[in-house]
Amino acid sequence: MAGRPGLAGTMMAKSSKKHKENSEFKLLEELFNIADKNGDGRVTVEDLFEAAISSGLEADRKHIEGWFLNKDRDRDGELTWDEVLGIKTTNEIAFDTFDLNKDGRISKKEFLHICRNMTDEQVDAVLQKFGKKKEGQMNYDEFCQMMNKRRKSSLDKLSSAEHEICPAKPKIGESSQSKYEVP
Ligand SMILES: [Ca+2]
Ligand SMILES: [Ca+2]
Ligand SMILES: [Ca+2]
Repeated sequence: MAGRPGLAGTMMAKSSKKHKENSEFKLLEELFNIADKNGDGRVTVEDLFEAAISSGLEADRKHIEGWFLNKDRDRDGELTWDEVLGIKTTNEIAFDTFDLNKDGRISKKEFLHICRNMTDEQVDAVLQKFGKKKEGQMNYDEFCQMMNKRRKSSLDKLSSAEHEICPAKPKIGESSQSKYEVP
């Protein structure tokens, strides 16, 4: 097969050869920059797909979507270059800080422990609103929904309970000192 490799192959490939990895990585970086038309450092799955097509790559939509979902770790429907690199997102770092017993869910107790300025009732309201899967708890996806909603809406629009949530700047834990952690 001559010419440039297929996009899906490029993205999914686990080549053992370093130079091949490098060239695939460069191609991915190039593609990301093309996809980021408005230059805000974020691309949607649609941006990526269009960029692949316009670059003449074999673009398998399903593969791109699968790869995208896997990489979109903060679940906001957009990919940053940091996410492509696998650098922990703010949501992941915040979730780790909340999830004290590391069971993959945030309980009311854990919520209250981190957000000491919130009342019992406020935490209940937040858990009820976002934690639908398991009553009184919040899983990672639900936590992301809450965080992403906070980020998107203006503070004025938020209910008083949400307004009080303090996840982006946790008070405890060494890991919260640095914004990014390379795994
Ligand atoms: Ca963009
Ligand atoms: Ca994202
Ligand atoms: Ca937990």
